[in-house]
Amino acid sequence: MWGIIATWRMAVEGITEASYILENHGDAGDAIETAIKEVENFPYYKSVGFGGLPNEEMEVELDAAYMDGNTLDIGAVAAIKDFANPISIARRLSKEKVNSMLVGEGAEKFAHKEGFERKNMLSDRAKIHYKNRVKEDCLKSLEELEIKPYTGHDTVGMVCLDESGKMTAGTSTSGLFMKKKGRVGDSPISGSGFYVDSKVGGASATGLGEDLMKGCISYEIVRLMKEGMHPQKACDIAVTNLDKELKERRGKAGDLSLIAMNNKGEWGVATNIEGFSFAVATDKQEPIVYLTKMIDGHCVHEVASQEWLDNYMKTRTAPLVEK
Ligand code: SD4
Repeated sequence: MWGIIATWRMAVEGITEASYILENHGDAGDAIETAIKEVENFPYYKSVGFGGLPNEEMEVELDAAYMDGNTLDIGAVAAIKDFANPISIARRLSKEKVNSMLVGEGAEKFAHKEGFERKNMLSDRAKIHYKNRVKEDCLKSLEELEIKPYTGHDTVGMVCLDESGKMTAGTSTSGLFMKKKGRVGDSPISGSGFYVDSKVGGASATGLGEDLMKGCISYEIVRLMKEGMHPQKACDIAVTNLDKELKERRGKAGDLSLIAMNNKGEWGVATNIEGFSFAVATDKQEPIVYLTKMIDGHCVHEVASQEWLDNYMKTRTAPLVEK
């Protein structure tokens, strides 16, 4: 038995690659790294790796993490610039007993010393998005300028189970478009952006990092699964509770979308937004993209239609003009 679940439609090519590894008795670490690299390398995704949207100084600062659910090893990088595959650097760091989470210049120094591929991660398309946004923002009031992480800005988060029963979790993101230099979201933070324990299962998040971190929500889902809860129920409860707490105390909640898988390959998803997409592959099913829908306050999901999938790629690759 094996399985892999990931946030957003953009992960489906990656999890397809991972499924070849997993069906050939491969390792959950290799599978998840391969899957996330695939997303990092695809230039048309605006929120992960090359092509990711820049911070307010027009620099692409990337966050990534890797966790091994057998050993509980964690490696992470945050606000790293000019390296092609942050997930691989995070995985390499997970082998370190100390200094396993590095930020900025320190992370870059480590990556350089270890021979990771250097690359300017600011694509021409990302530059155009930046320039257009600067122009738009000049015309907006402060109220309208509130951070909206979902304007095409999606973190890839994955949980993977291999045939040996080993589980891994991984994340990679360019964070929020127009973030402050040095801003770090939930994605490289253990318990918030990801968590995995092969004895139980794992979870990973996408959405507004500042709010996801308020609930340590990935850990919370694993904790609920450890109490015997199915991943779907654990996701539903954790997302509903955090959304409610945030609204009660702060008047509103940012976007929260979570995926989870347990060590039996069962999975679950919950979100407080409309139209969250995710992808799953297991030994029993080919890679499939799903979309969520809210029905009577419950998050349900359905297989994405061919029309939706075609339109997705069309909009991602559509020509972009400077305004
Ligand atoms: C962050 N959670 O840096 C990420 C961004 C994201 O959809 O997932 N956007 O806060």
